Amino acid sequence: GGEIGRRIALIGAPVEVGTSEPGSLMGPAALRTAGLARTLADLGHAVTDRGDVAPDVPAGARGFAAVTAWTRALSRAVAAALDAGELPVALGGDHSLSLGTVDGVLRHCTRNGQPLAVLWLDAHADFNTPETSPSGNVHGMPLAALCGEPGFSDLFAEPAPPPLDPARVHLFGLRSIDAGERALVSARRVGVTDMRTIDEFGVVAPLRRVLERVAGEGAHLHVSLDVDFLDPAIAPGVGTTVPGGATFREAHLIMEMLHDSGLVRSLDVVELNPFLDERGRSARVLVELVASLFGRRILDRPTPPVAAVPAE
Ligand code: 4U7
Ligand code: MN
Ligand code: MN
Ligand code: MN
Repeated sequence: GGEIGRRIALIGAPVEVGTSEPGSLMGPAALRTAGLARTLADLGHAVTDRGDVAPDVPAGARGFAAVTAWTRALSRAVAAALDAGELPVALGGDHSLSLGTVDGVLRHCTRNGQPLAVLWLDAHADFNTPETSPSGNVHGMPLAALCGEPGFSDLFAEPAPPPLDPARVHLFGLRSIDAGERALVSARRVGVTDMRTIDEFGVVAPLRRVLERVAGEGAHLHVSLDVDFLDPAIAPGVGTTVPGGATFREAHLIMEMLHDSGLVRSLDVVELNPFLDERGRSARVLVELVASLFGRRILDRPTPPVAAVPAE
């Protein structure tokens, strides 16, 4: 209570050209069916559902030809929402859609002279290039392209913004990485909190460190939430499950911390594959998590600033 609601723009991105597993095309519809707009409105936000972005994808195009059309259309939609003072939430769709959303955020931030920080909640690093990718699937490559690695010519509209600074990208929940992208992630000094770190220290200390840095730099924080960040036991509706993911409680706490930070300015919810889901479970979990990110809480009282039991 007492909080100012945000203006949230839901942007459907029914993309599956970046993956070899069909079904994520239905992701936006499932998130709508699970009540995302209503849930956010009930929290006091002004929610506009902009419907699905519908780029002119050349007939029968797959891979980069199709991804390029999506990238440009999503970039425009996201930049327009930010320029209008809205908080864009992209509903995916496979993770190649973040090429467009993050490019749109980069353009907005570049115009405003604001640094951009990206929190990538994902089992994977998504830092392959066409050279290193074992699968050729573009959803495993968006961060490499956004960070300016070679091999992605003509993907972004000209004039392209300066690339994303890899040192301001933080991979959180990492537990599956290919040899080529591992080398790149290290060489480019991408921030990483892998599952080993989470097992040892929990999610709170590593995330606080990330958020303190973002706050200190006055950066725009973009969050990209891949369903496979979550353990498959709570979110089976995804094409690339990896065991040992975040529990519901860990993910929920992350969302509450993100809300309390007040730093999140744009969000992707990606890789939901309703064809692989069980009776809408994963879609419902995602709506719960997004609700927590946008301010749902148990008591109307802020989280204590230090990890201590609050006094009575
Ligand atoms: B996702 C993979 F090889 N790394 O590049 C690849 F393991 O957006 C998986 O995180 C990528 O779901 C997963 O194909 C992409 C593979
Ligand atoms: Mn702004
Ligand atoms: Mn991903
Ligand atoms: Mn993933």
